[in-house]
Amino acid sequence: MYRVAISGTGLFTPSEVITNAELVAAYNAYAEQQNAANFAAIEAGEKQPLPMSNEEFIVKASGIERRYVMDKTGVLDPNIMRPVLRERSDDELSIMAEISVAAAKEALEKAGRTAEDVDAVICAASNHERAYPAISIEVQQALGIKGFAFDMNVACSSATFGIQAAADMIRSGSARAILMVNPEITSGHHEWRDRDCHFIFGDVCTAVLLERAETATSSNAWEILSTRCATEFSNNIRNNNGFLRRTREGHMQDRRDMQFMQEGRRVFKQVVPWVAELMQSHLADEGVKPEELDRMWLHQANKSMNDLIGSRVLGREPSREEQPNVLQEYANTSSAGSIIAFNKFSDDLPADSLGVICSFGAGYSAGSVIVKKLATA
Ligand code: CO8
Repeated sequence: MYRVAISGTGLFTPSEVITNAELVAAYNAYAEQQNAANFAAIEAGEKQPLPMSNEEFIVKASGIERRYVMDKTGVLDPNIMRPVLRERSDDELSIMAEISVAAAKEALEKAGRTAEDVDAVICAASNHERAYPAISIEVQQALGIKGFAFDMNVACSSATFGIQAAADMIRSGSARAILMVNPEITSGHHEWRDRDCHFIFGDVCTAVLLERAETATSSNAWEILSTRCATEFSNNIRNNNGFLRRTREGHMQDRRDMQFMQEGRRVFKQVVPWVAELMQSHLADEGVKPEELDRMWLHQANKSMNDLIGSRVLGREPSREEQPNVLQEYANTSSAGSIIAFNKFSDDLPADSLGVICSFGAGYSAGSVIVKKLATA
């Protein structure tokens, strides 16, 4: 059995930013437009008017201040309210593969590795541009990696589940090094016309290079001490779109459930204790005391959720250094969130530092990865 390390991470950040002010202005213009169009039905009590959104609520309820997206023009146009992306020909690199390649190059460079060192690619994300051929195989070809590749989806926990899958393969010897990418174009399956959730998501892509700890030479390499994944069925976060859509009556209708839907408050209440318990039991089983942790890189969905989970695990409120948040800038980027935090806030820690990467989301699904910084210099 080999020991496994994360030896490099990469981050692709889209160039377009939507502030809360821009988002609220666009949504409110849309809501006013809809209310004017439905004036008679609203007056007759047959329809409810769409309520207005506001910036103060968004920051207070979530901690989110802005988000990056692949296209802001379509999202902010009250007549469109979704990103508008050019359709690519079958011979062009797909958009998910393109952003994956950008993030992957940074991860490889940081790890001091090239395509020849890598034996597999995993594309782990909460939605995929197409069913086949796999995005990961496209990335594999674009980077010139031999071996094999596959796509997987565990919603917001795709990255931590991907880390466990890759770590297990490296541990057993079926691959020397594995590149995992998390292209999250959440703007494509988000519902920008729903006041209750229109502020939640943003686009990004992260990449993680995993290899044998024995071969890791990067100055910011972290040994994976243990991984733990958990799932428990819940309908509270759901998207009913899928390949059987065209088999159903009225499949072309603009149905709300074809985009992201959630019972946000229930998710909050149920997921906080579940994830805190998962982290606590994982740490206890591995003989790691919470006070020994130097950092926790949590899923980035909601600041209060993270504060609560961190407080339960540590038994006190974690400082910003101990538990860095990136959601104020990136919003919820699904599976990429904890990896963005790790990418931005891990290289300052000294050798032997201990940390946990933890994700949680639809499914429900949650993943916990205990890591220790290697002394590679
Ligand atoms: N502006 C003003 N008021 C608002 C707004 C708004 N934008 N939205 C809601 N309100 C109002 C509500 O109507 C309600 O009013 P009232 O009290 O009069 O009924 C009041 O504000 C409070 O509303 P909520 O109860 O909904 O507000 P919360 O305090 O619960 O906050 C949150 C809402 C922020 C959504 C919170 O519940 C939350 O963060 N929950 C957890 C969400 C979460 O973590 N979800 C995980 C989803 S991510 C995932 O799993 C990945 C899925 C795959 C990716 C999908 C990509 C698209």
